[in-house]
Amino acid sequence: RRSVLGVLASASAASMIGAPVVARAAEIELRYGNNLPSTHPLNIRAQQAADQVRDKTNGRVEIKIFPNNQLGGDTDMLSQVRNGGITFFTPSALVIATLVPVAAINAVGFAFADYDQVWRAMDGGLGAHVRAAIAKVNLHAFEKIWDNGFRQMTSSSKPIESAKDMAGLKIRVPVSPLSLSMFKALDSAPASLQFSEVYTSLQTRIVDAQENPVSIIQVAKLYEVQKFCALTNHIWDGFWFVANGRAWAGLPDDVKAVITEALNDAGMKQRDDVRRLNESVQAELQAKGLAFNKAAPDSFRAKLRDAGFYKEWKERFGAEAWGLLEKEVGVLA
Ligand code: X2X
Repeated sequence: RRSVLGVLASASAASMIGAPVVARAAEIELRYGNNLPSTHPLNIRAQQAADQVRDKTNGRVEIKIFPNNQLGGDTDMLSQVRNGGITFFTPSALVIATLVPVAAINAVGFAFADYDQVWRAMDGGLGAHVRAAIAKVNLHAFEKIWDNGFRQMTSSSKPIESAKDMAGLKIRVPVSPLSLSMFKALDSAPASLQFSEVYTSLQTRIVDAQENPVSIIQVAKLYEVQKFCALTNHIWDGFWFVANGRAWAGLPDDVKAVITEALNDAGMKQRDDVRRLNESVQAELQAKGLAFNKAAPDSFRAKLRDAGFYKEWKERFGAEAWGLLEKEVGVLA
């Protein structure tokens, strides 16, 4: 019969000679899907947040990230986060607007002039208004919206210099009612496609143009299938970090507090990353052959106004939300 000490000695010996230590499966495993390449700051910072949650819960909680449309396109992931198939998703405000129409309000064409206006609105009354609307469809939106950036227009056959160049242009837009409305008002021929289909649709000339922040153009290698980039800043776009409402409510309060702190902190760092990237990446894209031109907003704004775009969306969003937007950006319509 081996003494107790003998058993302990052999156990410690086994651990010292590198016997495989089986990692204990986390007690709470949560899945997070998104539509961006793993190199985008959104995924870099989300992974850091997941690491922080694991460390602060001593391994109890693991957030597993599925980037780059691994779980399907935006439409698939939106239904998965609604039915609980995944716990977290980061839809663009444009995309979640298919479910929560008022969420598209930050994407009103040429509304924001700069980031000071954006964050005053999104971290203030307008953001709170949209988060309350998201809660009504049983999704929990974290307070700090993540940044996608100011969207620019790219094309393959000719540069976009002013609104007249939009006539008949076959341009891809995200699956979002406001995007379709805006680009129809500009007299172009918009096609709603999920982000997972953009590269091949440009490559096969199903569409000749698309619009995205330059950081997305970089990480998704859209410069390989586009020749021109008009710096229009026509929409500021953000990613709401949302959780399935039932799954979120079912988590222990201490776990919710750790996740909330980690995601909001990560979101603030991601905003800095995207802003720096959007300021620095143009030189890299030019070196890869993308030709840039500045496109003044005046002709585009006038076209939207004449087409009744601002009037229509003021009515669709309602006086309260529109007032919260105009409080930060001035009178739009
Ligand atoms: O689909 C897009 O264009 C993207 C990546 O910007 C969004 O998620 C809206």
